Amino acid sequence: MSDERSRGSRGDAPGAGDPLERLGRWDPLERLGRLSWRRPARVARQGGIVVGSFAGILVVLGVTVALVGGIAAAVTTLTKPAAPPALVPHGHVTEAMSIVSGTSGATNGWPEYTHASWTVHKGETVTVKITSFDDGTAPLVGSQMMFAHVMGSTNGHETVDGRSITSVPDVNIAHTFTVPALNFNMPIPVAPTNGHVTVVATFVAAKAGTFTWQCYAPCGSGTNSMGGAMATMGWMEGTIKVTA
Ligand SMILES: [Cu+2]
Repeated sequence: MSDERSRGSRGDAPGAGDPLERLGRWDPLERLGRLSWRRPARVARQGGIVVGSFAGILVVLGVTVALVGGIAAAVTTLTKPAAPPALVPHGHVTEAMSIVSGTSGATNGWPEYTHASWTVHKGETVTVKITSFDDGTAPLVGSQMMFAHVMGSTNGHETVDGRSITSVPDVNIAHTFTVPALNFNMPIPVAPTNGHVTVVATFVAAKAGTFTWQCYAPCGSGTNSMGGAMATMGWMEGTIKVTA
């Protein structure tokens, strides 16, 4: 009877006192399973928080960049020059050339300007400095006589070894540096034997273009001494390019 009561009392709560059933209800594996189902939700929540935070940071960064960019643009607008200058405004450049002859190094025995071609900017004041080592003369004749005079320089003069002159006696002429399109002419007198002479003149490159210069003294070969170096680009003839 007591056994039945006792069994009956256990029967009122079947399994409540059964260690195995309790173990079964509190199965660690089941708990682990419940935990394992909960875990993704927790991870998802945590992930959502992370993603949300990251997006928030991006938004803040974006707003900051936009603000800074706007401020920079405003500053740039305030300090930006109205327009860049189209030309180099009246700079001053020096172009140094040399004249060598058959007795001082030029090939073929031809007189030669080195270097023959160069470039300047429109508007620049150009000082042409020519050092001649040619001790041979090429006296002007006929219509060439006009090239004994300095033409087109800023002050109407050139200097020869520092001495200011406006012309060279035609019999003392060795070469000329003449740019017809720019109305520019520098007479170059004969250099002392084994020496040199330095001639300097200045002009303004007033217009853009590519202009041919030439020596107008009869220093070449052939008929009228106007062949050979006189008729060959890079020797007694070259170009001046004036860029816009
Ligand atoms: Cu010449």
